[in-house]
Amino acid sequence: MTLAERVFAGEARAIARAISLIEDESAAGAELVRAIYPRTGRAYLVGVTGPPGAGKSTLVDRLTTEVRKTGQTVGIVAVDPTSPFSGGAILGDRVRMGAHFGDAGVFIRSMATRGHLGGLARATSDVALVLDAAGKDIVMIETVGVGQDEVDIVRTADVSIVVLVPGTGDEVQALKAGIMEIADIFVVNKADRDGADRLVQSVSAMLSLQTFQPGDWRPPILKTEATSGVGVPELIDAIQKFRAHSEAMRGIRQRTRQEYRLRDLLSHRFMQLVEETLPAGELQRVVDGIAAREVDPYSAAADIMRRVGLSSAGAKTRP
Ligand SMILES: Nc1nc2c(ncn2[C@@H]2O[C@H](COP(=O)(O)OP(=O)(O)OP(=O)(O)O)[C@@H](O)[C@H]2O)c(=O)[nH]1
Ligand SMILES: [Mg+2]
Repeated sequence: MTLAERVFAGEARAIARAISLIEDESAAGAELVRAIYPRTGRAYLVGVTGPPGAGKSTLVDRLTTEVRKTGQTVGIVAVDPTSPFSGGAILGDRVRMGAHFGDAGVFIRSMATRGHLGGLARATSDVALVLDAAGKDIVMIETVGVGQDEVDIVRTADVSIVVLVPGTGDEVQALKAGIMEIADIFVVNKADRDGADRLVQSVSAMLSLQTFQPGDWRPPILKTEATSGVGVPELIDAIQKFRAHSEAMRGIRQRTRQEYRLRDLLSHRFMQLVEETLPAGELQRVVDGIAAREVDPYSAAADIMRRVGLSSAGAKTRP
C-alpha cells in the first residue's frame, strides 16, 4: 500500500509519517498532499483558543470523550506554548489526553509554537489536512490566543470556540488580541471559581454592543468546568446548533481557509525564492542600507523583485 492509502485507512503510523514529510517540505511531502487532497474537506474543524492555562486541553479532552460516545473519530492538533514554566505542555497534554491513549479513533499531535519551517499556521493546517484525509470526523485545533498566527488558525475553523477564565483579566487581554471577534461560541471555563457570572455578564455586555440581524448567529456564552465535565454536554449542543445554523455558510469558511492557505504558501515560496536568489547575507545588507537611510524600503523591494526575475510592473509601487 502507498503511504496515501495507509493514511486513508487511518493508520496512526502512516499519519505521523505523512505529517513529518509535509513538515519537512520534502518533494515526497508535496507528492503526498497531491495524493490526499481530493479526499479532504469532510472533517469538521473545531478551533479552540484562549489564554494560556484556560483549560483548553482539558476541554478538548472532554469534548473528545463526548464525541467518541457517538462513534465519530477525532483528530487533535494542540499547539503548545513552549512555556518556560511548564517546560512545554507537550508532556502535560500527553498525560491529560492519556484517557484516549490506545483508542484508534483518536489521533493527537502536539506541536511547538516555534521551529516550523514554514510557519505555525501552515504546519497546523497541514496536520489538519492529513487528519481529514485519514477520515477523522472531527478535527480539533487548540491554540493559545496570543498571537496573530494562532488567532488566524482558529478564525478559519468551521466553528471557533473562545475559552475565557474568570478573575484573570482575560477579557481585556482577549480583546487586545482580537480573539473576541472570532468567537462563534464563548466558553467561560473554571466556572467553579468566583467571578464566572461576572465574566459572563461582561462578555454579554460586549456582545450587546453589536447589532445582530434576524437570522444572524448570536454567539452563546456557556459556563463549563472542564475538570469535572460540567457544562460540556451543553457545549456539544451549542456546537451542533452552530453547525446546523452555519451549514450553508460552511463553503464560505472553507474558501476563506483555502485562500488564506494559498496566500500564505505563496508568500512563503516567494521568500524562499528571494533567499535562494540573493547571495548569502545580501538580504541583511539591504536591511542595513534601509536602516542607514541609503535606500528606501520601496525601492529595495522593487530591486529585489527585479533580481528574482519578477518585474515590479504588476506590483503596486505606490506606498
Ligand atoms: N478549577 C478548575 N481548574 C481547571 C478547569 N479546567 C481546567 N482546569 C485546570 O487548569 C489547568 C490548565 O488546564 P489546561 O487544560 O492545561 O489549560 P490549557 O488552556 O490547555 O493550557 P495551555 O495549553 O498551557 O495554554 C490544569 O491544571 C487544569 O486541571 C476548571 O474547570 N476548573
Ligand atoms: Mg493546552
